[in-house]
Amino acid sequence: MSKIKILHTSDWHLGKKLYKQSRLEEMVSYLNFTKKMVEENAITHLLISGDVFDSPNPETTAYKLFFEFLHCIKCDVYIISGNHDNGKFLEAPLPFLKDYQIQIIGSLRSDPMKHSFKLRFPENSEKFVNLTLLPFFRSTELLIWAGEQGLVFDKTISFEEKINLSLESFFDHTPKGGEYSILMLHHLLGSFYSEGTEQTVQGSGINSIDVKLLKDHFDYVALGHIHKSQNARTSGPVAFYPGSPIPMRFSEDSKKFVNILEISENGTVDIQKVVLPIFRELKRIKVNDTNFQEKIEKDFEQSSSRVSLFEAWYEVSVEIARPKLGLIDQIRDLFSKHQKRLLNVKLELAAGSDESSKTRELLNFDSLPTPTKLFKSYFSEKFGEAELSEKLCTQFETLISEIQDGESL
Ligand SMILES: [Mn+2]
Repeated sequence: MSKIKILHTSDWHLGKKLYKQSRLEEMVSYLNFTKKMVEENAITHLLISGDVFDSPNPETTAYKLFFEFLHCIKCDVYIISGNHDNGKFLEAPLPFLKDYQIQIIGSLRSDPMKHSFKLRFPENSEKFVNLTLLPFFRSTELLIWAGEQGLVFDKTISFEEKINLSLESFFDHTPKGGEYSILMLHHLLGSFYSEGTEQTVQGSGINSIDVKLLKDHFDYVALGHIHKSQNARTSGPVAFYPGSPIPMRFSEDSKKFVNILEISENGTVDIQKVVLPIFRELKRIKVNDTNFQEKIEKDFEQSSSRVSLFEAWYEVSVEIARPKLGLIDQIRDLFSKHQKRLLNVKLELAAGSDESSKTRELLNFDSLPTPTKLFKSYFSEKFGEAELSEKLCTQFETLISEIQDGESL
């Protein structure tokens, strides 16, 4: 019985820098590792769930690295765009790439059937895995797509309902069948755990896709978007964020994963979470202005035995009671004495210190009015009796959602 073996990865962010330092060296190592992994595990298909590049105009070295990888990878490749990618730019070379069994969907197609592909089993071409590629989309793009499909919404329904009805229509019109069904997606799905500055503001709910829209259509959702590797769902359907293959920020855990799915002709699947090597550790050391030397040197001692390909990069977070002259220089000197690489020093005022005890009220985000509510009260203050039309309100919500889409991860 033949098998389809899928490697699922995402969020490469090629071209991303950390405090002006290039990460391409680490990404070259990761891509070489991936090539090896594909060959050693007889992977048949590679899925890349968006944010291939860190910016819509990637630097040429990042772009070159991407094509060198695609040229020598020994399996079929399926890619969707993420919110960091320029989708149209990403899929522009498609006429050439198709010949190499590489498919890229960077924008919504007017024919929903064109989002899906049949991955045939090597020894039984009657049987297949159904793969649907849904690239990152902004809410307005989805509504325009829905309009092209002839979808007409009742005036009374909410913005969120319009989004859900559009997605429902999309999933209803994608091909069915196959022994197993996979959706690639670069959005938030249901609940998730995010780290550091990855958190997004949840507004009108369109940042996150409702799981109930997917559950009758798919067995596995190949997610991208969140950098921390995690199972978003363990059943109905299974959904996984592999996360970025290298930590993009000091707030991210250095331990990274990818998923391998081994699918049999009878539709049974074995999903294996594979831990990636740490190519370079990003370390954050928390100290205060009295113990910093001892703590930093202790970390150097402990980490000297650990092996990773490239030397660790550090961020030191110092808690201080009051501003102290020359402290940052002392920390920098300590790092250069030990030939270690310090990228950033963060100073934080200790709680109860002179500066921080000046009472600052904490904001309770839950009690803040929604943007729509604020807009309505602004409108009535400015125009008094005049009534805010439904159309203007919808336009405002569209605008807000576009801004939120752009802000996420
Ligand atoms: Mn993203």
